[in-house]
Amino acid sequence: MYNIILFGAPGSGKGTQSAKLIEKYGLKHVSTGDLLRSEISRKTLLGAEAKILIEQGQLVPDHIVIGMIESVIDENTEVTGFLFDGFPRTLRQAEALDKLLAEKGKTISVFFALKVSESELAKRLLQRGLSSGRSDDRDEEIIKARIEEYNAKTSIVADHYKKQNKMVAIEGEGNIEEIFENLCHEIDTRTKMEKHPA
Ligand code: B4P
Repeated sequence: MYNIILFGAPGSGKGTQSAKLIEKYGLKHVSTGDLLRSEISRKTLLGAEAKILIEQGQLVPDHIVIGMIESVIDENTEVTGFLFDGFPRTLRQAEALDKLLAEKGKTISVFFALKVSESELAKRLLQRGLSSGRSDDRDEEIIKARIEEYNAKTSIVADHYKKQNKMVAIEGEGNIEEIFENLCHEIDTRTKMEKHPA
């Protein structure tokens, strides 16, 4: 089982690259952003709570997202691997994910950190806001709050996986296809090494 975390600031390309990676490798895509937006569109209680926070550019409480991830892992025992997109976003979420996988005898194989400058992030999100219908992409103040939230609570997650020797930094600015090729190269090299250790 090959389990990937695709990590980065809002607008760094997680969703964009995830779509390409799941198509190529047949992994189960787990996007907490998508799961939360689905709760919002179905007008559930959880969605109502998440909507207020997302529209302010804040993170949704850990217990909510951890609960969602737990269900997905429990319901998908036969998959070749998971691609976690936008999760974990706090240290508590990272520790919970490690524990949930360990209980099933699994682990995170690689943690990809997409590196993109703040000015480029804001530019991309505002651009997406023109067509996505996402209210959190339309307002510069909300985008600023999301990036601040990332710097305050999320960026430390990279250190957690760096300590486990799983962190691989990937340049996230430039051509989408080239970034995808770099990710694929890292995955292919690692899976080959696992199959044929030196
Ligand atoms: P997410 O849905 O995870 O949204 P995101 O971070 O904005 O998107 P992403 O990074 O995937 O976007 P992409 O770059 O692909 O989260 C939304 C909200 O949900 C959060 O703010 C939070 O409130 C909540 N939430 C989600 N997960 C949570 C968790 N675990 N805990 C607590 N709260 C949580 O796309 C951006 C744009 O850039 C696109 O238009 C794309 O076309 C463009 N783009 C991508 N790559 C490009 C490139 N190389 N060059 C130019 N443009 C590019």
